[in-house]
Amino acid sequence: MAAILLSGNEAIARGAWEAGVAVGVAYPGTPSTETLQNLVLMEDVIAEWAPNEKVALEVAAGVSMGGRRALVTMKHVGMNVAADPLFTLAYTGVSGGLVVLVADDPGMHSSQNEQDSRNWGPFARVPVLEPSDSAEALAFTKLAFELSERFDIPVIVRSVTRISHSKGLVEVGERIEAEPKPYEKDAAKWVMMPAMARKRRLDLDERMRALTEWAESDEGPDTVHEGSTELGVVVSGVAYQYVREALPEASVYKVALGFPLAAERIKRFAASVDRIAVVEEADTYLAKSLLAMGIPVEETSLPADGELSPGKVSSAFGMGEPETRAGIEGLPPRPPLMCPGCPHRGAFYALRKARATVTGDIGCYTLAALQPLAAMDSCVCMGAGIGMAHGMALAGASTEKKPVVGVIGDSTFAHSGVTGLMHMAYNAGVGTIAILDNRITAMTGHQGNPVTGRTLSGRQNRELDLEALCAAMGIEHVTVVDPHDLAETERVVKEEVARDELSVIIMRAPCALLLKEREAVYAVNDEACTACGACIRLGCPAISSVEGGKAFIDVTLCVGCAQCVQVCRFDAIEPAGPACDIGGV
Ligand SMILES: Cc1ncc(C[n+]2csc(CCOP(=O)(O)OP(=O)(O)O)c2C)c(N)n1
Repeated sequence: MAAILLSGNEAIARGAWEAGVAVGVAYPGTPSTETLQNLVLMEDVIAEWAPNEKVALEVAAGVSMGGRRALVTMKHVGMNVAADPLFTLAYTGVSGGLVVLVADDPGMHSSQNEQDSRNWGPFARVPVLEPSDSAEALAFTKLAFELSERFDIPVIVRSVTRISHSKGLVEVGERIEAEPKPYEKDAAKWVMMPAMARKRRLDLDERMRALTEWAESDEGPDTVHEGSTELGVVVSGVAYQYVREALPEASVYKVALGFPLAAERIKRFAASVDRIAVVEEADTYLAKSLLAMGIPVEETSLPADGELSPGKVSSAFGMGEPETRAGIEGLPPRPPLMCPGCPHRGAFYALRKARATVTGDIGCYTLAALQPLAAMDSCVCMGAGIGMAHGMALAGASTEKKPVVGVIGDSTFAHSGVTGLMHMAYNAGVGTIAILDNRITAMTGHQGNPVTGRTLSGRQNRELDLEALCAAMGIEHVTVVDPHDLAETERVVKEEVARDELSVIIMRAPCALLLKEREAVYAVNDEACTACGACIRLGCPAISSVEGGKAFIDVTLCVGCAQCVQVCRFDAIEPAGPACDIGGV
């Protein structure tokens, strides 16, 4: 056995591998993404990107039904997409162990909302294990596979950003080859039509009862750190770290199994201390559960949203001040921006010119909502840009002077945009949809997707032919344009939004980070620059405004996309140097 430094995600991948997992499948999403990116590097495992989380879970369900162990990973909102199979898989149960990693993002570092995935436990009646560090991330993933097979149930491993992305020492072990279980036809277990489902519903309660009994026994995974009897704190996951640091004297009950809770053990702990409190972030899942058990949980002034920290915990218990942001106060704000040379910039330049109301979606292009482009009007969830464009048109909000355009990236289109577009085509919707095909899932770190055809194991498979797909839906007006060509993109957008029909514009140009060479770099000719600000309004990080409002191009950032050259009416932007290798990824 050796101890190595692993992030929570690396440890989960390792734990799955040690447990003999046969297949890992996922759709990327921060903070879960690296789990599968690590698993694919390991031997004797098949790892695949799915177009979305629902498909990922269904593939894993098939692996399980086929008798092998499967891991599915996703970010918290991914579970909303995968919830449909999840709820019924609790009824069917498993054959090979089925484990779902759900990584939450309290504080929304890179998410559109804050969800507490512990709630899926009681909602779907699925056990939830919660590691509090990398070592537990590995151990609980292995345990999850055991529990899944022993209690015939999919098991959720719930992580959060701080567990998934911080590193800790982990004892790693060998892989245990899980014996494949031969598939046997069993309609009462696998065909969830009402008559069978009613029986499995009762069976599920029985399985949950057996699991609870196990959790209450000495084998149960919850642990107690014995400290002073004055204060007892109940925690789960990362909150354990904050509490041990902020309240070193307190006794701490660490919930490892977030559902079903070992209520009797928790009650015994509560009875052993004078005061009992709960520390948890983003939701009051444990506090509500303990109150329902009749435990007199103290109220604290812990924030109801966002991430906790040792400082927030100690100040809530009257032991000091919360951390200040002194280190960063006074520094200029640095809002996120699209990269220099990003093709999305050209797309939004043209959409703004067309005075379009843009129902947007999630990807790097969501940054177009910020100044100076300020060219996106909504962002709700993956795929929503298309349905909302149709809905706005139904509401009469799309006019000739202010047309509504739905905008979506290639990965997001494959994830859940296809069905929205099908809805528009089927219902004779009128409007324009722009698919920003930058040949990659850029936002989550350059994963392949069905549109690019590049798989998780690096194979180049079939590319989804967007033009043919639109044609198959009967959409007659499908135009492909290079968004770096601003005049042409502007012309196509104006033409398409004027139609009284459904049209699709595929704006296709590779992500700037895929470029291996830059065409040329550009510089501003001071004499010719009139400080009109047109190039600044593109929001390119390579261009800044210097003395007198004149533009300046940082040649170390410029990748030569030449969008600024096209918006300068005074020919003040000129080639400044030859092409060179920029070492794209
Ligand atoms: C249901 C769900 N799954 C995953 C994510 C994480 N996520 C946000 S955007 C995105 C993909 C963006 O790729 P693409 O649409 O191609 O746009 P790009 O970033 O390349 O511009 C992903 C995976 C999410 N927000 N919601």
